[in-house]
Amino acid sequence: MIFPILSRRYQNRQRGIQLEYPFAYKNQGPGQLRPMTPLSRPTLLEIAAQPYPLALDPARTALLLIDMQRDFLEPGGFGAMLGNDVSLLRSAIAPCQRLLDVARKAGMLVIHTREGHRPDLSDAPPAKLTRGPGPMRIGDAGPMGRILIRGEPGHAIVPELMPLPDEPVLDKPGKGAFYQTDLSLLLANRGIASLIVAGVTTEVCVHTSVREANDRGFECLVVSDAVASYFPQFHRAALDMITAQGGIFGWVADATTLCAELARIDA
Ligand code: TIU
Repeated sequence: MIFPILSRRYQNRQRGIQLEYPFAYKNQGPGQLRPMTPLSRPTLLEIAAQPYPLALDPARTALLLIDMQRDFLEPGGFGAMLGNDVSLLRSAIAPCQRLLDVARKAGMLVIHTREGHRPDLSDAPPAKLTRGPGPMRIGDAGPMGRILIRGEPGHAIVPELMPLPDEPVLDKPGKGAFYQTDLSLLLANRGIASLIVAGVTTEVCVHTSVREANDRGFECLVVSDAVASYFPQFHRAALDMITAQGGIFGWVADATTLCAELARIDA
């Protein structure tokens, strides 16, 4: 039973107290607590973020990459079907690549999400299926296969950000990464308390996921140039909404600032 120890550690961190040796104790039976290997190096990173600096424990932080799929970033997919200029999202690819690189080198948990549906559309709400300005619908055949359908070429993560075999790829039917997925379980099993969030689009799937995560008690750091929107004004407003009111949903920092800190970690 390690949770009481972890939660005490978490409370201390909230109060700015840093433990020298954050051991987890394994319950070996009545009265027989035995220290295990340290859960992490006792290093807290201090990220220069808005609205104020954020202390991150890299051992308890995951990188969550939201929906960096061909369906949103390339012509002929779901984003284009909705009438958008998909080239506007491509600015997020290079910052996401830099984040992925430092997170992997630091040994952090990396989770990729994909929005999409079963081929028989049984997990797609009718209201979602009938919405949209054009003649094409979710499930219709496009140049990258059936639109927003799992297993089709358009559903794949863009090649620049290809997940490694040991990185969980989480399929979600909605905008939020927690809704009808096992994300909570994955994060709990790794003792994750903080999320670095990047991906698309800022005001839709990124925002929904950050709001869900915030309500579940996760500290969320959104990476301002590693998220993007089809609407620059929504992108800016969405970032402002996160940091307003003293960080009502979380924190915002740019990829250069964050990568410089994460690069200090030895895996
Ligand atoms: N339409 C739009 O801006 N976004 C989505 O539908 N999904 C995600 O944001 N991933």
